[in-house]
Amino acid sequence: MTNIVILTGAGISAESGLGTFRAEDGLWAEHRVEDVATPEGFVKDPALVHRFYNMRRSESTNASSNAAHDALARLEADLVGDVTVVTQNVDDLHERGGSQSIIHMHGSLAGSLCAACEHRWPSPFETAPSDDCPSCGRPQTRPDIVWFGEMPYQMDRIFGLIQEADIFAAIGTSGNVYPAAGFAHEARRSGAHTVELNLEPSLVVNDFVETRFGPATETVPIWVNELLRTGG
Ligand code: BJW
Repeated sequence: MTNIVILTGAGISAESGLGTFRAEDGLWAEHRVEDVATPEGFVKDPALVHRFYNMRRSESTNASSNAAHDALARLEADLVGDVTVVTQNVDDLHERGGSQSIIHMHGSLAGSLCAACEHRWPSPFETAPSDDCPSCGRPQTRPDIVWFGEMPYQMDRIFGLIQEADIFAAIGTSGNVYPAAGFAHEARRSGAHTVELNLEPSLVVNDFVETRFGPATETVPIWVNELLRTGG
């Protein structure tokens, strides 16, 4: 039995046509992070934030999973052991690639959240500040996304899985954002083999004992095939 925890970031969805955040032509080249990814930005201009996430939802709906998402689903299905994907991504490409065990630590474009009463419900395709909460009725709908200064979801469960992991992998994430950027350090301290698969070294590359650089659609299927051949 091998326990594998895989942290994914925007890089795994890049070859599906979804922009990363910090690339020169990335999402934050056109939108200030303070405006669209903080609770303060939402209070200041909720219409802008809804437009930003409506655009992201539309792009994500029109995208398809790629060979990297699909390979992780195959790993989960065929490995003798447990595979959990902890994703920072708010798209649903892991689900559409066929993975079953997924934790969306930064929330999901598929969800709406009431800023007044914290009720959650499936998001319609387009949302607006005037949308009423189906539970309390107040017009304080926001996307169910974890912004800066907010607590990412399921942290106790994630740290528990990391402590039990034999292998911890990070795919397509730059290591800029905590707590996710600290997972490799924690995994290594707990005795896991740590591996980074990325286009270029992340800010926390020194926390990984193994590195594989290249596009995720190439590196991930090769890595998965090796794990399935050796049993992890
Ligand atoms: C490819 C590729 C290809 C490209 N193939 N690879 C120290 C400890 C703890 C917390 C902090 C700390 N210091 C500061 C903090 C606070 C803060 C933080 O980290 N700030 C940093 C700027 C320093 N963190 C938080 O606020 C978090 N909450 C928190 O800490 O709670 C505790 C707390 C609460 C209250 C008070 C105090 C403490 C919340 C963070 C929420 C992040 N949310 C975002 C936006 C919302 C989601 C959305 O709109 O989609 O999530 S930020 C944004 O960055 C998004 C991403 O999930 C996240 C990570 O980005 P990612 O995925 O790494 O993308 P990029 O673009 O950075 O990198 C892409 C990578 O892919 C690159 O490496 C490329 O090379 C690679 N790549 N093509 C393979 N084809």
